[in-house]
Amino acid sequence: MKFIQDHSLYLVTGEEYNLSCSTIDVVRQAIAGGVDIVQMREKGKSYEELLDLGGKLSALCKESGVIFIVNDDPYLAQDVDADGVHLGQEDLKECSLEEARAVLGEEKIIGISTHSFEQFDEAQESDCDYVAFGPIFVTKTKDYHLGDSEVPAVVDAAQKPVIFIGGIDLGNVESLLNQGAKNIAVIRAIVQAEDICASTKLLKERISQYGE
Ligand code: TZP
Ligand code: MG
Repeated sequence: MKFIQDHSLYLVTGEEYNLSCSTIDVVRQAIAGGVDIVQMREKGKSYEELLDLGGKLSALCKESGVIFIVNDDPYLAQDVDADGVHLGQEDLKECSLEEARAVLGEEKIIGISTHSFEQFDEAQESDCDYVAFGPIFVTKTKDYHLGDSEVPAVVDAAQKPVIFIGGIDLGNVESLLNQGAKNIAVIRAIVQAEDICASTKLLKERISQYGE
């Protein structure tokens, strides 16, 4: 079983945000830069396309010792032999945590998205392995953001790894780390970086500095 360790950098993929290269190329460069966790979040693709891309990303992450998570669907996660699944609040209405756990078993990782302190608290009392909290700053996938005022309270209450997400980049990551955030997830700060490997490395270095 793989565990999410604190001081992790978590890349969420999204081909629609890529500037010039494919998701496979983005992930390859992010791995070279030291990313710890990769989530395949590809909204426009068919199940067959997701199986194909997911199989490739799963193999790539495995050979590099990087944790590979599939968004939305525990059955797809199982089919591509991912390390786990990430479920949003809407996904949980279609597939309960109990069902996801039954599909994946105790050895796999289940993460849950939360968008308020109440949801965060409920999620961390559940059988999930990590909790994502956000969007903290302005982002493209949601039409609202929470701001960072609850970050210290979330950090204080955390009993499981918490991943902060939403509009985080090299310019604002330290403001979150200074408030106790340990794990950071990004899409654009990596996939739209001029030099994906170098930006991943810089983000990872900032996060790691707070773990020393
Ligand atoms: N969930 C909350 S914010 C977000 C997701 C999937 C997107 C984060 O993307 P970016 O580009 O890092 O703001
Ligand atoms: Mg989802």
